[in-house]
Amino acid sequence: MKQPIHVTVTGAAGQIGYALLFRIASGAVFGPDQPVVLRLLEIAPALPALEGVVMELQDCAFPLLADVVPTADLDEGFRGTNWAFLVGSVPRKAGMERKDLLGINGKIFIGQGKAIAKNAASDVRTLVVGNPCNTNCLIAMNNAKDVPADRWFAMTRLDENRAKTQLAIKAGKHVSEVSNLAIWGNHSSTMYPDYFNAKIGGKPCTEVITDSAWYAETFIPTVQQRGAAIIKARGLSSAASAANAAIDTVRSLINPTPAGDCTSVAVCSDGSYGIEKGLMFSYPIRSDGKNWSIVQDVPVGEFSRAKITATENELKEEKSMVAELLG
Ligand code: NAX
Repeated sequence: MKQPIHVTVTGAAGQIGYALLFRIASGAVFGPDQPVVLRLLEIAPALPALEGVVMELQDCAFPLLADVVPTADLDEGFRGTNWAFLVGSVPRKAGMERKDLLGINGKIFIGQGKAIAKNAASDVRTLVVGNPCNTNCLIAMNNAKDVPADRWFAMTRLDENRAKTQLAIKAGKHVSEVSNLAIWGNHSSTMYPDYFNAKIGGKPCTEVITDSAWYAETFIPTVQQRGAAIIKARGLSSAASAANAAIDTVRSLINPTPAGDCTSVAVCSDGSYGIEKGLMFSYPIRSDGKNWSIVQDVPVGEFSRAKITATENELKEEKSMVAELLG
């Protein structure tokens, strides 16, 4: 049996946590022969609820679950961790400005970034899910300067999965036939699902779905507003699909990307496609199972460029709002 890896999940008593932990413990992320120690970080008031989640994890009798460490202590939460899922954050409340939310959550990610740098394993990788995830990730990364920039990720995979599903429904195909769907930019309503470069059954998407008005009038708004539609229908924000996307993201980073395909995740921009260096920007990426790289030479036409610039501008604005939190 392999040595266990340590996996931290923050906000572990929340809804995404509840949908995520059991799948990590079952082996769905790191594989059927990889034991895991779950380090569950919560705020102190949520520890009693977290205790209930721990009891349920125990009651699953997972063969791969080596240990569970529930805690409200940052050092303990990140001690020796190999993978950190930063899910916990404060939700936006009525009357709260975007800047207020960025400020409140920003402070959480300063502390977590510092605690990762101080306590985590030397190979630590971090996926930020808690919103606004790109900028929260930027803050954590900038407060953990000893951890290389290529180890930080913010989640846009839910947007990718949502976009693929909409294309599949419109084309009357199974979602598994949709590939090369890149999400560019911010995980927000400005993110751009790049249908021009997507493929359905190996053919260019625009040759399969020829209704060009549908893309701008229906597809993009549906993907951008999907989160709001789920809140309206369920009374709660997406949780199982968000947890599933977090699992997909990590699996896509630690396994080779299928030939000719790509996946979407926000990474620290190296200036590719003219995006400001250092922003956490969602790109089409590929992995060889160990290292990832941004796919270069994806055609970007005039329409796509305008959308990419709009989402980049939003991220620049978010960055300027949290400038004093960047260490
Ligand atoms: P919940 O409110 O159910 O859970 C959040 C949990 O985080 C709570 O248990 C809370 O006690 C905990 N928490 C708050 N501050 C913390 C801190 N400083 N340290 C540790 N834990 C802390 O929210 P949930 O539905 O689970 O969503 C979590 C986050 O994911 C939200 O920010 C949400 O906006 C974001 N999402 C991101 C998505 C993405 O695609 N990137 C999609 C789904 C989701 O909207």
